[in-house]
Amino acid sequence: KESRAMKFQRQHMDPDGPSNNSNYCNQMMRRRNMTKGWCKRVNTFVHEPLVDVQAICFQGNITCKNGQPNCHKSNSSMKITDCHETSGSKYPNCDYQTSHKERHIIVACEGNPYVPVHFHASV
Ligand code: T3P
Repeated sequence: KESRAMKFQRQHMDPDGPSNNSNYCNQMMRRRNMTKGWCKRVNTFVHEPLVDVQAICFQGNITCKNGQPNCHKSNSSMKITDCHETSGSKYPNCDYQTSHKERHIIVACEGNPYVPVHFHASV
């Protein structure tokens, strides 16, 4: 079974990206299995080395929106791409708007080793 840490990597890690085209999200959301059964509404890909994203678990500790204590905000801004489902998107033809940004990101971490398991927000 896929661990929560592996699921985070599948859904949110693309260190070598982004290929600079407006179809990025349409291709990647499908390739990473987020358009099976339903279209995931919002998803962010991070274009930084995995070790740099894992290191966020030992950076600024903050409370998550749900009250859990295990959220962490990156010290540096990171290259990310936000994928937002468009209003015209209809499963199984999931359609996304692609927005490349540089933001600090907030992830939730769990386990031993203590690693990212959930993408919380970008700020
Ligand atoms: P996951 O917990 O699998 O990482 O909040 C619901 C999902 O939306 C959550 O999935 C993370 C994702 N999300 C992003 O990927 N980027 C965002 O900026 C926000 C707000 C949510």
